[in-house]
Amino acid sequence: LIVFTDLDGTLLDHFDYSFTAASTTLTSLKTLGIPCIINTSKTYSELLSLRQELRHRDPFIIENGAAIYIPKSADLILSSDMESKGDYWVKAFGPKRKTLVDLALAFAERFDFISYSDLSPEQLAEFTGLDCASASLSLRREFTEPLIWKDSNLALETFKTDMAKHGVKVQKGGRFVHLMGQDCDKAVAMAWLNEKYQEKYDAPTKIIALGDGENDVEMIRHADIPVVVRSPVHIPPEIPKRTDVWITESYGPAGWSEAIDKVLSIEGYV
Ligand code: 2M8
Ligand code: MG
Ligand code: MG
Repeated sequence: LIVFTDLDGTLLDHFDYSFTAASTTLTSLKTLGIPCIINTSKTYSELLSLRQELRHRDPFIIENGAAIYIPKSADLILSSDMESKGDYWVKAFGPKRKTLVDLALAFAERFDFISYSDLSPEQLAEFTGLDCASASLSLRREFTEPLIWKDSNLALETFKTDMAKHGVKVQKGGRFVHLMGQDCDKAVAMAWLNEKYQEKYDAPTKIIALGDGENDVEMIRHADIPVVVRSPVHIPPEIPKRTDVWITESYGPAGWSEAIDKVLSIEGYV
């Protein structure tokens, strides 16, 4: 079993970003040696800090599938498309952020939005409920540019079409829409990393994927056990072509634990 999980609204509470309701289950996964891969919109800098709080040791995927960070200690089989960065091997899927910021700027007259690069840590903290230090870490982006969308939904569809012509995908998150390379997706990064685990174990793996938002749909759709974690602020996203999706009773981290505890019991781990 391998767990792939979103953070905001899934393992972390939508409003206060706490994971207390998931602590016991997180410890169970660690004790059982089941990898728990974080697959998030957040940045490498945010993850460095969060992983300390979570005591997280497994690989993680940042900025909506744009890159995978694998701790050198993880003992996965290496490939030539990975780059060394400090204690990690990194596999990147997307263009650098600068391209996206420039592109957003070129469309700023035609659509009503605020680009992340125009926000101060204070403004971002105010908008997201993050504390100022965390907001600064979130501003240190490598591969994606989040926007506060202030225009209509119809305008967003037009904007998506325009971006696609530039090889850029517009992905809806919990509070923002994210500009990113067309080939970046949480599902693509998940598949790549899963292969590494299959090589390591020399056996097929069983994936449980958990998320709450639009940006998690493909990841959830491609999992063996697809889990939508209920959100206190929006209806559960549709997972196309799947009739076996679990939707948790509880919200956020409590729902996360509810689903994983159930799987551990069904699979005979506890
Ligand atoms: C952003 O990500 C969430 C993910 O659902 C969103 O789109 O609302 C990211 O910019 C991330 O870096 C940040 O920590 C988060 C804070 O709410 O927002
Ligand atoms: Mg989320
Ligand atoms: Mg997310």
